[in-house]
This record gives sequence, C-alpha cells and structure tokens, in this order.
Amino acid sequence: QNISPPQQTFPDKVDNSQATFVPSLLAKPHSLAPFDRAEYLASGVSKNSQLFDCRDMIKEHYEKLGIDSSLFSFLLPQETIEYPHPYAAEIEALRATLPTLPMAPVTEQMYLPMESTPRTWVDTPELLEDMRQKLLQVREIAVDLEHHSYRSFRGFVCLMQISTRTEDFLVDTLALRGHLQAALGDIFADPSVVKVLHGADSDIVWLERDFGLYIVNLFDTGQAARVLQLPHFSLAHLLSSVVGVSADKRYQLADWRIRPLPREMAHYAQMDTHYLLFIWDRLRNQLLARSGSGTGQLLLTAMARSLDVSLKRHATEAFDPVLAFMQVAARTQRRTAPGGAHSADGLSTKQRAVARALCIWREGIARQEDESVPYILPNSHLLRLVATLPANDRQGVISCSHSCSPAVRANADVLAALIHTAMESAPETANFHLPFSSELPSAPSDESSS
Ligand code: U5P
Repeated sequence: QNISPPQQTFPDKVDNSQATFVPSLLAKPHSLAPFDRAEYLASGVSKNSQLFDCRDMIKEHYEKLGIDSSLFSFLLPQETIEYPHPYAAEIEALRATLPTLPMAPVTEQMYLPMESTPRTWVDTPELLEDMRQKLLQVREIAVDLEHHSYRSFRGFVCLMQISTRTEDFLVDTLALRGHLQAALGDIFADPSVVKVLHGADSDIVWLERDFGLYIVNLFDTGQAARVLQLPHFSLAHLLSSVVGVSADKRYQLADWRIRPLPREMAHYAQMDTHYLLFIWDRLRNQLLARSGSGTGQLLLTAMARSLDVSLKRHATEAFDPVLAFMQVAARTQRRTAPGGAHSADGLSTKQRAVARALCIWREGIARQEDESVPYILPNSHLLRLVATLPANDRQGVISCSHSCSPAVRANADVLAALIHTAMESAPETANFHLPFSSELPSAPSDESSS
C-alpha cells in the first residue's frame, strides 16, 4: 500500500539537520512554580557537540562527485543545547510522598468484556474535547502508543490508546498531533491522576518529542513485572497470565500510518490498554503480598522505578561515524572472516573506506529525505556493496542486492563513483581517515540492530 507521508501534514515541520531538540511545552499545568516559556528556554545548557569534523573529507570525496555538501552538514560540529526536564521538580515531589502512602491491598476492579466496551475513534478536536471531559472524571487511566519508524528519519507516533475502567479511546495522533498538548497536558501532569503504561521507556520519550507531553504519576506495569521477577516482563505475558487472553504480536510492527485503521488493528490496539487497569490492581496486590509484613517495600520500589522512567528524555541522536561503521563491521566480521579477513574488523583498508563512505552517504540522504537509514540502504545491501566493491559499476551497485531501495536505484551512479573514489583514496589519503583514525574499540559481540 502506498501511503502518502503523514509527516508532511504535521503542523511542526520536520527538520533532521538540527542538533538540538527544543521541547514544545507551551504552558505547564500543575507546575509547583510559575512557568514562563522564555525563562525555561533560557535555562538550557550548552553542550559541546561530539560530532566529528569531516569537512576535508567531504570536500575531497563528495563535492568532487557533485554531491551537495549541505547534505552532510549533520557531520559538522554543532552547538547543542540541553533543556532540563520541565516536570523534574513535580516528579521528585511525588517521590517524596511515596513513604507516606497507605500500603493496604486494593479491591481489584474487574475489567468489562472488551466486546461490550465502547471504543471511540478520536480524530477531530471536538471528539478530543469529548474524550477529555470524560477523562477529567476519573483518577486512573491506561495509556499506550503506536509508533512508525521505517518511512521517517526520527519516527512519529501514529496512535494513542487511552482506557478508563469503562471506555476505550483510539486517538488518531496523525490528525491531532498539534492538539494533544492542550487537550491532555493537564491530565498527564496531574499528580492525582495515575497514568498506567506498560514498558513506558519509549512512550515517555515519544510523548515529549511529538506532543510536548509529560507524565507526572506514572505506574509502569513493566517495572512492576520486573520487581516481581515474573518469568517474562512483556505485556503479552501479563495479558495471558493475569487475564487469560492472547495478544496477537503480528500487529506490534504493523504500519500504524494506515487510515482508515483496519478493524483487526483497532482491536489489537484497544487490547493494549483495555485490561491494563485491572492488571495494575493485580500487580499492586502481588507486590504488597510479597513485601515484608505491611512495609509495601516492593510496591514502593516499583513506584519509584516508574518515576525514574517518567524522567526519560528525548534527545536528538548525534551521528557517530565510528559507531555507525562499527555496527556494520561487527556484522561483517562474522560473514567475511573465513578466508577474507584482512584486518581486525574483517575488512581490507579499501573496504573500510567504502563502508565509512556509504554509512555517511545513507545518513545524509535519510535525514534529507526524512526516511529511516535502513529504508535508504539496509545493512544487508551495504555489506554486499562492501564485499563486492562495484567501483564505477552502476549495475553492480543495483544488482548485488535482491531488493534495491528506490534511493539506491536513483543514486546508483553516484554510489558507484563514491565506491571508486573511496577505494582510490583509501591507502594514501590521511584526510579520508580523519573521522575514523582513532583505534576502533573491539566490535560488540552481540548482534547489533540492523
Ligand atoms: N515496537 C518496536 N519493536 C518491538 C515492539 C514495539 O519497534 O519489538 C514499537 C512499534 O513501533 C509499536 C510501538 O508501534 O513500539 C509500541 O508497541 P506496544 O507498546 O504497543 O507493544
């Protein structure tokens, strides 16, 4: 299915060249101290960027090939500014109250059958306001997000599931991206409303990055599962062991950009939060039961760790050419080592030069086109290019992989020439090695992500 990129309709325009992430928080509901956005931004701390200066290398190899050097501006050292967590004080204030909380077992409130629970698709500001009014009536909600990362450089949230004890909502965050902070900022930051999420590490980061939303009073059932040392920490395990339903993990990596959302995907998404408040009840009781008599120590630990998760931040990831290359080299080593090993990382000097050049090329194109690095040039294809070295061989660039990405096809000439110049310059040109001249640390032994 050909989906037109939803990020082109976002109110905040995508810019993958920026080294600094500026939080979009406009107002700060439930703030302990008066909040002023200008003051908050002024509290940002300047960090010296760790990026490598590759100017000489770009000049020599990329400009010669007619590749626009602005494509590689992300490689130049840039000043980055880090802003403090806007709700750090509020979250710490909540932490200070933990020891005073009553540690008595809770009455487990049975979930409603999913089939008879209203499921509302929320995709207009009016429907969002209706949902908000209902959420204002409750003190506990379950929240989950679905995310897309393949056809975007940084990724974006496609769907937000919210459940109360009696209703489920599916919020179309592609349609309502610019409205969520105003609608939910208050409830999410309200310390008297518990937000129950499962494995919230990514969700917390995505909420800040895409919506400027922060959670004060998070309970992470994934942290509870860890404290209880359950055999598995996944939501699927809790769903089957606590509720007795099996989650269809087929949809976890589905394309959540699809609209209208297919019925089965909506069903799966609803399930992610529908049972979560009941699971929260059950886990709290288990944590209390396993704590030493009346201390509630395990429950307190789970709550404290949940607060730690809620302090996680989004940061723009600096491109590190050494790291990018190492990840590829770690995989190459195992593939080419028998017979073909030429150096510590299993590559000849020319192959290393080509691998580095290709890592930088795909990063630049991915940022410019707002696509993921694996979409532009997957590791499998990059490794084939490094193994076969089709210098000045356009057809070789395309045909050395079973599936060639549109970006590689469109740039096959440039890539063929890039491979040639990288090989040519490899032994003599010191500048080419500038960003990589440090001794490579030993490659990680576990399979790095691709
Ligand atoms: N996700 C992954 N890999 C996984 C599990 C989840 O990338 O193994 C991402 C997907 O983008 C998914 C999102 O939409 O996390 C939320 O997953 P979940 O919390 O609904 O399981």
